[in-house]
Amino acid sequence: MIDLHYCATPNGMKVALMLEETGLAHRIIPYDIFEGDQLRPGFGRINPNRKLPAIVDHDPGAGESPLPVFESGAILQYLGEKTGQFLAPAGPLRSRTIQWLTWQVAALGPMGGQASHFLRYAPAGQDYAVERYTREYDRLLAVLENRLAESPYLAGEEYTIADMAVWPGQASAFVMGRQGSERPATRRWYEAIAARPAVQRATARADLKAPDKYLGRHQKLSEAEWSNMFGDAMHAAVRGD
Ligand SMILES: N[C@@H](CCC(=O)N[C@@H](CS)C(=O)NCC(=O)O)C(=O)O
Repeated sequence: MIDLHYCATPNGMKVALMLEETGLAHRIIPYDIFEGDQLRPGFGRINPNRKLPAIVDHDPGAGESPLPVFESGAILQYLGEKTGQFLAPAGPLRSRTIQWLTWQVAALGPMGGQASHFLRYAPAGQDYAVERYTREYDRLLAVLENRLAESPYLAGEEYTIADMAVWPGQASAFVMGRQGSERPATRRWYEAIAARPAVQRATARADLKAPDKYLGRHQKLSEAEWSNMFGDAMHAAVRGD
């Protein structure tokens, strides 16, 4: 049994897709990050970085204690190795999978996250930051488009954990609206993955759906919500106060 500590954002959906594809037995443990569920006592032992997603594998191998795994890329790699699915055991396909997975978690994800932060959460007047992160994010979307124009999937002919890492973030109108119809290869890839039965099952699940408050174009957070995600409450939890 795997516990998926889950918040309904693209990072959470990456892991939900993998669990649905592989059929691994799991249960969802929901977190509302606006309410500060990630600051709960004990969660720091599952994810010392106090972000979602994280998993606990209760059957990591004979004689092993339950294994917590944090960071969405590391979780996908762990589940790929556990099941032997969507991650080749060695060789060029595995290397390309890890390259594109790392690109998502180190570049596309963080730059998209910062663009989203300055567009949606920051007070007005942050022109330099908005320009810096949205331009870099658009550049990365062009890298994605170039790759998908030459290859059906990110690592090559096969759907892998690299595609699972990138796909959920491409679903939002915010992202698809950027360079919109100028990204035909991304759209072709997006729709091919959306048609997979496991993806249809995951995106239809009520327990995985994002509440409206996570989807707004401009967010006005309360002081407590700000503190839980970006401010004193989060910093205090990491310091162990
Ligand atoms: N690099 C991390 C990013 C995780 C992350 O930032 N998660 C967000 C939700 S998508 C979160 O937990 N935010 C809560 C907070 O910032 O307090 C990963 O890929 O797992």
